[in-house]
Amino acid sequence: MIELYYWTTPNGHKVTLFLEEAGLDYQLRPVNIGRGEQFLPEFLEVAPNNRIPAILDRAPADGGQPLALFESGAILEYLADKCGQFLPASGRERYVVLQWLHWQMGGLGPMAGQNHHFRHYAPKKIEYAIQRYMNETSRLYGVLDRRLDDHEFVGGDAYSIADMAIYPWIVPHERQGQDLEEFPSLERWFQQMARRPAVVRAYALAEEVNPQAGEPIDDEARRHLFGQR
Ligand SMILES: N[C@@H](CCC(=O)N[C@@H](CS)C(=O)NCC(=O)O)C(=O)O
Repeated sequence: MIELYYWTTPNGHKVTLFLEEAGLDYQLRPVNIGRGEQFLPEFLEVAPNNRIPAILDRAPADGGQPLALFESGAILEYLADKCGQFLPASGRERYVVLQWLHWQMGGLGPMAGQNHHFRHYAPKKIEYAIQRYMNETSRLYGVLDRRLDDHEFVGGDAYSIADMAIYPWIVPHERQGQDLEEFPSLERWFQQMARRPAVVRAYALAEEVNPQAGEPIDDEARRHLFGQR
């Protein structure tokens, strides 16, 4: 049984997309990051970086002690290897999928995250920062669009953990100031992803866990999320 420490954010969705797609048995452990639950000692034992998602696998692949993991990219890679699905076991196809996974982890995620921050949460509107992260998000969308011109999925011909990592960051494209009509191949892939039954289930679950997702955050959440040093 896998315990998933989760909240209803893009990085959290990546792991429910995987678990739903693979049909693995798992238990959700909601961590309400707007209420400071990411600082609870029992969560920090699993995820010392005080960020979701994290997993605790009580029956790990190597048969050893329970395995705690944080960082969504590492979690996806571990789960894929454990199940033998959504990541080629070896060869250049594996590295291509990992390349796009790391592209999301090091590029799209952080840039779109700062884009959200300066457009929606910063107490002052700083035009330079808003433009900087919107432009960088547009550039990354363009890279993805060109990749999808001649590939069905981001990693190539098969659905992979690269698609699972990227999709939740494209869902809020309007909040990032992006128009998918400018990226036709990305839009084709996006619509195809949205119809996958596992994707529908993962987002329905998020709605159950946190019906307030998407609403403006309150002062308490602001303190927990943006008051850290
Ligand atoms: N690189 C990390 C980023 C995780 C991350 O930033 N998680 C956010 C939610 S999307 C979080 O837990 N924030 C809580 C906080 O800022 O204290 C990953 O991909 O797992």
